[in-house]
Amino acid sequence: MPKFSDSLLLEHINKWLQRYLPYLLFLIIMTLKLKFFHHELHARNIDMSRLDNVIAIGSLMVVSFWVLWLPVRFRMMALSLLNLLLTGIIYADLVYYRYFGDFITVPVLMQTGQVGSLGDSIRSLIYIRDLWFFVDIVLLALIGLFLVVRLIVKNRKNRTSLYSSKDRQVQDLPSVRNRFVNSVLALVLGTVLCIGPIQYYNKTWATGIFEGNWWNMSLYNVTGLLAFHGYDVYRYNKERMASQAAVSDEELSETAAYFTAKQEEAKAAVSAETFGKYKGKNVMIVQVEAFMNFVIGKEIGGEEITPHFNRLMKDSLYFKNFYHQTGQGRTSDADLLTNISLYPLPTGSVFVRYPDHAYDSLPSILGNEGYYTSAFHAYESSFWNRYAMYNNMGYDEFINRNNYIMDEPVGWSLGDKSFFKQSVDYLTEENTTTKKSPFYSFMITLTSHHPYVLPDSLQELDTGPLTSTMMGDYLQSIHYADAALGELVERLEKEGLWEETLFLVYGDHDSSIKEKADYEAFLGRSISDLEMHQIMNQVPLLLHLPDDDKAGVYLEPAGQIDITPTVLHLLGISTDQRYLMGSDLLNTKKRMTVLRTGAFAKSDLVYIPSEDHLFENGTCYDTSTGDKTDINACKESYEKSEMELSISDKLITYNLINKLRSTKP
Ligand code: GP9
Ligand code: MN
Repeated sequence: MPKFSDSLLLEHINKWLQRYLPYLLFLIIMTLKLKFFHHELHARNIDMSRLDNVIAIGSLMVVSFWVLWLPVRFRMMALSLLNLLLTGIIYADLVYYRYFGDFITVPVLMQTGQVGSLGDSIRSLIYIRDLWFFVDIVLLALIGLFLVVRLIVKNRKNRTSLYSSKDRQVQDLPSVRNRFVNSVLALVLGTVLCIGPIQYYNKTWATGIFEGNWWNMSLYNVTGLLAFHGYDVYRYNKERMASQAAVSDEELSETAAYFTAKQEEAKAAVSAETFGKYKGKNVMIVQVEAFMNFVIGKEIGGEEITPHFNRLMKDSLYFKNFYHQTGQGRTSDADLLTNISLYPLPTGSVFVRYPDHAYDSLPSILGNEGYYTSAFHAYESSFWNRYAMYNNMGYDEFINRNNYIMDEPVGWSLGDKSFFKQSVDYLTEENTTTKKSPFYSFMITLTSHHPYVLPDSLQELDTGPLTSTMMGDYLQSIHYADAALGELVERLEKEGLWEETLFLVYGDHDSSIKEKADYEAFLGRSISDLEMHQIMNQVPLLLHLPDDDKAGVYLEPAGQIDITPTVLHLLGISTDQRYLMGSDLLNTKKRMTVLRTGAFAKSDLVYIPSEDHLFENGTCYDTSTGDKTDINACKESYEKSEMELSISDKLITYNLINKLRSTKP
């Protein structure tokens, strides 16, 4: 027989278990579900941190701490409901992920049609083994039923209420104050367990992940699912508050006046001989990863780095002083500039921050003109939030990693050669060519992505003394990308599409190789600060017209923002009702190309801002001599360039396009 003190101890344990066991079981079961969820994602390169269980338990405590404040008899019910709700969220995320490679975020819920587009596919996204997510709920329901029946029977026998006052005394023993203290402790402990490791990662291997915000999956890799959703709600509200801030009448009329002037320019351009010269032709734009201008026409050890691009230049327009204007949104910024003709924001990526705002985009404008529009990129569709943004931009479809056969695995994904081959196979598939004609195809390559290391079998360039340096690897991967480009053009010629298509190629941004010495080693001479600025900011732009017309080297500065207006001009689609900030490159002379950094380039002047961004501390160059000149020579253009950037920022952040359109006289 147990001694008196033993029985007291047992009673204590019994009481403690009665009060807290359901909560502990809840934490364990939900952590297991989150682990099962992660396993079911089969996400490439997302390994989760070693402290993922700690973060999971912490975030579960943060969402469930309040349960401990409830009287014991309500806890079971609250925990069951919370379990049901969280399981629903986890499972909805899993099904959504199986289709989109992303989680359900607030902007996705707000975007009409996004979740609904799962449509008929939903059945194929649900597997029998998913029942594991719900086993505990079924068991709980059975236990609950059993308990209720037992109580009813007992009640009938004893003719007492469901909870006798004695029962209640035992179950409700912790005072309101104790329960409150317990729940606060759970909240504090949960917060520490959740935020602590995340903060630590943010300071070590995951630095900048919340600022860069390039991919929900890489955030999830750090935060786990529940904290990711918490962050997503915070992020959404922050952006919404920013975008709902009042725009003054003055700002609005300044913006309206800017676009009225732009639209007047567009009206005048309609009479140019180039307007509509290629009406109805297909359009193909190729955005090449990290393709910089300094390699064009250059050799190493007597071998051309970009022989195919160099050959194409003979029949095409080559813009020698063409700038990437990207910011922190890198590839997605280049895409925005090219297809939406607005500047990227000073921080983050517009694709991630405002995928639901209104834009005049090249695919949507061409779609309205009867074009079949597709984006091609052999990587995860959710990277840079592309699938959500592309849906808003009006693409008919987005051919992404899931649509390609990985028959040439290189670096992050598929090699450019196979990427182009499979993309054109798709474009020219029988039975569908009529549906896809005329087409607009936007292709984003990936092989020449940092850190540029190619497998030996693809290294065809002898980089001599640069071998095994990052610069050598970079040249090697650009040489490969150029060869892929050559194959693409050859294939288009073979398919009879070359003469039917406006063809553009450009680089998205620099290579992130920032050391001046690396470029000096390659060029074999010392370079000035101005030259270095041009090397880091210039990417090549090549425009091939179907009849080889207007071939030549164009020196006037230009930028990615000018691509959409140029294409629309050549197709004869007026932009006089559109909100585009670029200029048609065939008719505008004396352009000013503004970079996101605040630098700008004109044919006679280049301005490079200082670190502190005070105008006077920047440098103004006279391009005819390459020397520094009086800062005041850049003053007027500087003010104009600042105004351009601020108008673009307002248009995007405050979602002004529809407002401006509706208030237009
Ligand atoms: C991935 C690719 C790379 O889809 O666009 O993006 P980046 O790192 O160059 O911005
Ligand atoms: Mn890129």
